[in-house]
Formats: sequence, C-alpha cells, structure tokens
Amino acid sequence: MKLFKNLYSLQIILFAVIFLAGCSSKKSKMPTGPEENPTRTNDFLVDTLATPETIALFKNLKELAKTGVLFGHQDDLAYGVNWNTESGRSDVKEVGGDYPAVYGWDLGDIHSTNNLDGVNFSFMKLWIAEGFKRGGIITISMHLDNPVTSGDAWNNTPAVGAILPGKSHHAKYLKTLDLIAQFLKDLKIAENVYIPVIFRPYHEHNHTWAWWGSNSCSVDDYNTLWRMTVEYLRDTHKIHHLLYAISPQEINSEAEYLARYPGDKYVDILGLDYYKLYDKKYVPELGKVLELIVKMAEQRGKIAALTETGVDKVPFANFWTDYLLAALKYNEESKKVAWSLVWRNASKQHHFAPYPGHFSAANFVRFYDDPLTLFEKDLPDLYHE
Ligand code: BMA
Repeated sequence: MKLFKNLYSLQIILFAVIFLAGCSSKKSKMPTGPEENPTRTNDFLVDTLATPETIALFKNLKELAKTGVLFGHQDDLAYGVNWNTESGRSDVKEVGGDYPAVYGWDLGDIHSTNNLDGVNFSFMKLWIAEGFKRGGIITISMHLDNPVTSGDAWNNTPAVGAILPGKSHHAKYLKTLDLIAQFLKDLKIAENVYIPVIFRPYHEHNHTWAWWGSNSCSVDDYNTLWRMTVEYLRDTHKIHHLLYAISPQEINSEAEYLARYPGDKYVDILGLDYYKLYDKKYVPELGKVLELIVKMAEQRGKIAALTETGVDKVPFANFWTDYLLAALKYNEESKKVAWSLVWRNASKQHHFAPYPGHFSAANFVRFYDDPLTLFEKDLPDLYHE
C-alpha cells in the first residue's frame, strides 16, 4: 500500500507539472472566451457571457432537479477516514458503490500551498478535473481569512466595511480575489474550455461566526461585498464559467432568506445550509424550508439546493433514509432541490459521510438505492445542451 501510495503521489505530481505548465504557458495571453464573441449571450444567468458548458450545466441541472436529488460530498477525492491522497479512493464510493455527483472544495488559505483543511491546491485542481471528466459537478466555497486581522474565517472582527471600494483594505482584498481568480482560471481542460464551477462565497452569512456574518457587517455592506466579488471575477477577470450560489443557514421564511441578499441579478442558485438534523423533530422543518427555497427558485427561474447538511459522526444508523431522505421527500416541492451535499470526512471524530464499517453504512446503501438520489453513474451529460 505504501509503494502504491508513493507511486500515486509521483503520478499526481507528474500530472500536476504537466497540467500547471499548460496553464502558465497561457498566462501571458489575455483571457479567451465569450468576450471575443459577444453575440453569444444569455439573459438568465448572473453572467450574460457564461460559457456554453456553464449554460448547459444550469439548464440540465434545473431539468434534472425535477426528478432527482444529486448527492454531494466535500473533499471527497482528497481524503477520507484513515486515508489521504490515494488514487481513486472515495469514502462515498467505498460504501455506496459510486462516486458522489457533486464535489465540494474550499479555497480557504488560498495564499498557501494547502487549503485550511490540508488539501494541496495543485492536487485540488487535478481532483476537480477528475470529477468533472467523469461527469460530476464542482462547487467551491471559501473560508477566507479575515482580511483586516488576518485571523481565520471564524475571526468575526468587522472587516467587510474595510474591504469595499475606496476603503483601507480594498487593494489588499483584491489581491486575495486575484488568487481566487487565478485558481478558477486554471480549471481549464482545453483552449477555451473551462470547468464550470458553482461558486458559493460568503456562506451562512445570516449566522454570526464569520467575518462576513450578520453581527460583523451591515446588510448593505454584505450585499456590496457580494456584488463587488461577482463584478471583479466576471467583469475584471473575465471569468465566465461560474454559477453563483448563495447559502444562508437555517432560515424559516422568505423574508429571512432575503434579509441579506444581493439581488436576483447576482444569484443563480438559492442554496441552504442546514445542520439541525441531529434531532428527527427537525425533519419536517427542513422539508418545509426546502419547499420554500424550491418555490423561491421557481419564481425566479433559478435552482434550489441543500448546499451543506449532515450531522457530525452520523450518529444515527438510519440517518440517511429516516432523516435526510425523509426531509428531501417531505413533499413534492422539497424533492425538487437539485442536490444535497454533506461535509468532509476528516476522521472518525469528524465526518459527515459514512466510511466502510461505519454503523450507518447499510442505511447509506438504501439511500443510494432510492430512485430519488443520484450519484455519478446516474448523471446524464450535464455539459452539453
Ligand atoms: C468546518 C469543520 C472544520 C473545517 C471547516 C472548513 O465545518 O469541518 O474542521 O476547517 O469546516 O472546511
């Protein structure tokens, strides 16, 4: 196993060198893409110049959401319980028999070699390409450090007011966004072909833990930060392979959802993060909120998704069918969320998906077998219309 692991590391480094060399040789050129063909526009996405693959992803996902709910997992290909960086591995696959349909990644600590959870950024690009080539969907969040104090994302000293245009830390923050932009531009599989990404910045913003949270910035400042980020990536960096997802946590009404919201022109996907499934009594609550966001998305021509969920250590043997699936199946509307993603499998003490031998594994197979849930093999070609 050790030899295998070393060979794999060598293989992945070689891939990385080739892949990154390909990316940097293009760096001197101006970004290519739809801006060279302004006749190709759409009128329903945040980015009117979105690439054909990005438009196809949105349309296909919207259609697929009518009948299925894709399963997603954070950092799925990078590590799992008792393994790290081993070719082809995935706790979800090893329990359920298939890879997830949605792969979550995070760009926190983008200034470093590894992200905040120890995932090497060069490898992350390769795993993103691997998941995409198998037909999966990529979604990226970012637990960025506090731009004023340089503390972590959970350092909620007010900072948003200082990074907006004209403010003291604006230029410094744009440098961080430049790193984000470069990472996204590197997700390129051929000339002019970028891997579409569901980009989910500044999440759980109605809660208070983060520097972009509700105790640390005004509504106006949050919305301005969001719009500034979209405009910087889309208009200044000319990145056209993003769908933008917003994701408040555990809201209960439309008014609450829209209390901090940059506007329909800046959002493609109405997400929800929900971590109260530690008690079955919250299954109907989640079902109702899913119904709410599905209806809100339908009214706006957008997509609804359960962008983060799960319970740490999956403490119930029947969690997958009797908690998560029960909430997804609460009614005909709740079933129409596009995906549900569970957080990372760091260790036996911190994991949100099962791993081989976990006591919820058999139940996860039942969840996998349910016609509503979609894993990678169930996916149609999402990237062509
Ligand atoms: C949290 C935990 C942390 C992690 C963070 C970002 O929920 O999993 O350990 O650093 O997410 O992934």
